[in-house]
Amino acid sequence: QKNLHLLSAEQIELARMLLEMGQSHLFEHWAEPGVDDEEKKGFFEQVARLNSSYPGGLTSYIKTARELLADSKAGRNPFDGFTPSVPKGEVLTFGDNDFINFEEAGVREAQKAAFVLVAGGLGERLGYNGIKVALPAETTTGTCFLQYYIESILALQEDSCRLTQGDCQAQIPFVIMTSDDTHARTIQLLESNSYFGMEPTQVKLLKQEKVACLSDNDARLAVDPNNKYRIQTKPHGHGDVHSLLFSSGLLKAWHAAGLRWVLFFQDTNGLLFKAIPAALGVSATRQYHVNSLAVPRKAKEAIGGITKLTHPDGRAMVINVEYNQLDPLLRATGHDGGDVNDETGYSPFPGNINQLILEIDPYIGELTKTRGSIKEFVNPKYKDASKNSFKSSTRLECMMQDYPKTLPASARVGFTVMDAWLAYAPVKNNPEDAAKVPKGNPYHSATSGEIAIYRANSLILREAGAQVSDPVLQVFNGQEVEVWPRIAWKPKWGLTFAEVKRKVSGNCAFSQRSTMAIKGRNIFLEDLSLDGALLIEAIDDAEVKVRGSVQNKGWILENVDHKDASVPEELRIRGFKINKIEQLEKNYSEPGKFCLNP
Ligand code: UGB
Repeated sequence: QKNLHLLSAEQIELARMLLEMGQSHLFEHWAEPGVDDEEKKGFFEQVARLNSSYPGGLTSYIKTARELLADSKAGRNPFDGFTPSVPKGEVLTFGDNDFINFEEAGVREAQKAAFVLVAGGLGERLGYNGIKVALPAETTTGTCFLQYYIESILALQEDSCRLTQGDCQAQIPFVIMTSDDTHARTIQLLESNSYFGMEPTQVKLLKQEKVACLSDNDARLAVDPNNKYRIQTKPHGHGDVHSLLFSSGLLKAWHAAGLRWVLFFQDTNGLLFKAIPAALGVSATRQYHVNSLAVPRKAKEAIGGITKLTHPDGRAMVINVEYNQLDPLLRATGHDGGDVNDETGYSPFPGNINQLILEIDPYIGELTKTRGSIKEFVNPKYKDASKNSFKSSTRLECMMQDYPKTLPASARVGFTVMDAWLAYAPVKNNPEDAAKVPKGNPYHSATSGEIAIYRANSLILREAGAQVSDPVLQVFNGQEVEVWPRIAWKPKWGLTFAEVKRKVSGNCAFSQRSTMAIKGRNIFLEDLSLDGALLIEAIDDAEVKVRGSVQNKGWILENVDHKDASVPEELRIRGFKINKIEQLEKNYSEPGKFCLNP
């Protein structure tokens, strides 16, 4: 009351709302008027921000929090009454005719797509000090994840326009969701690298705000321990991306511009774009409103399972069920063994890799109803079994893959399963945790993320008819991995299998100790035999044929210890560095036709 004269009419409204919502404790420790007045204004600025960035405002946040905290205290199961079953989806086999046809359909559709990268997370499990998109996906070329994503989108844009002979001025929109933890460093990475070749206007950053923390079961907002005039906040999760796309007006603009698809993806998957064209083709061909990319999943593996849930009252949905919930859900619904492998050796529930393709028309219709708010959850850590108090403050969270939870049963929700070697190799775990992963399960570390790129490229070249030597087993940072030849190429060289096949002919062979980096669109490998390191770069107007035998001492992987502080962190976390002993390096910077025949 005593501080009212400091406030604008709008701020008085916010104060009234807080009092009505049982938040008077936030003001209890406020100083007399005249003391800390600037801090008090700052408090209301923060409240206004928290209020406007949440669909339905703080009133809605507090009400939902009370309901979810009551459910959590009562131990209510979020899937109560639902029966799980295996949903219908598309299972693809890399390189067969269906795959090639889906890829072609996907490339055609790409010019009607927008891409959204969720990159607001700091990656606490990885323990890396920088932003994750700045990490090299592989160290042969040193391409970081953000560069790989941007170059892949640009390659898709160009391939799509060539295939359809369409409007080559059209740019595929690219949105990056950041947070206070990643925003400035993402801008800096883009600006210091000239946006990796993308027009700056093609990239839009949307920053997610944190949400208020809750200190008890009554959803009393937590006072920041470092400043008594602030509410403590924490990240709300990647589900924020839907409300941000809606409130920013981007979705409407895309819809008006005739776009048909939005593709969502995570920050560190160096294989993703090998799977995107075919998956987009599946969306278009099967007319899926929602298409989740998935990989075969071992029972009890630590990724969610895509599951159909049916309720006797008519509700039904195809949704990701997190791995810790799938086993109890199956047991509670008559599957005595719980989450177990079937005769294929895998769980019948495909593993969610959190790459989603949504059709814009039904998506915008749904968001107009929900304003992009996603079913949330709360995960309080209670002090004791009475569940009356928390060890530390909690908050509501939401996940982008929970979007289908509010859709009607008639919505066309499907999934596309691809081989994990082709589609999924995220960098999430630090070396110590990765070394503890049970043998046979994926490490999801910087080591395995890089090695997976070489393996995928080697397997793709094999499928295209090249001879690629078998890998050798090596141990880096306590993780045993298959080391294939270190083959890397720019997305514009071969984003689809058809494109790779077009560029590899005759008898090409790669020894295990080889390294090859292709940086150019029109480089054709014909009867190339490589035993060493070969680096070729060419402008788009240079057509280069590579023939004959290349042999040199090459590049070798040398172990480094993840605790060795003399080695840069981005190398240390993978457990190896490349010793570049000898290579053949060619750069074609003039237009024309060339033949490299050493
Ligand atoms: N992210 C944000 O942009 N904002 C946030 O507030 C939080 C994260 P994590 P997570 O692929 O194996 C997901 O931390 O959430 C971004 C799926 O939920 O890497 O533990 C962040 O920058 C899970 O079902 O993963 O698990 C990153 O790009 C499973 O599929 C992305 O969100 C799992 O990924 C994911 O954040 C998986």
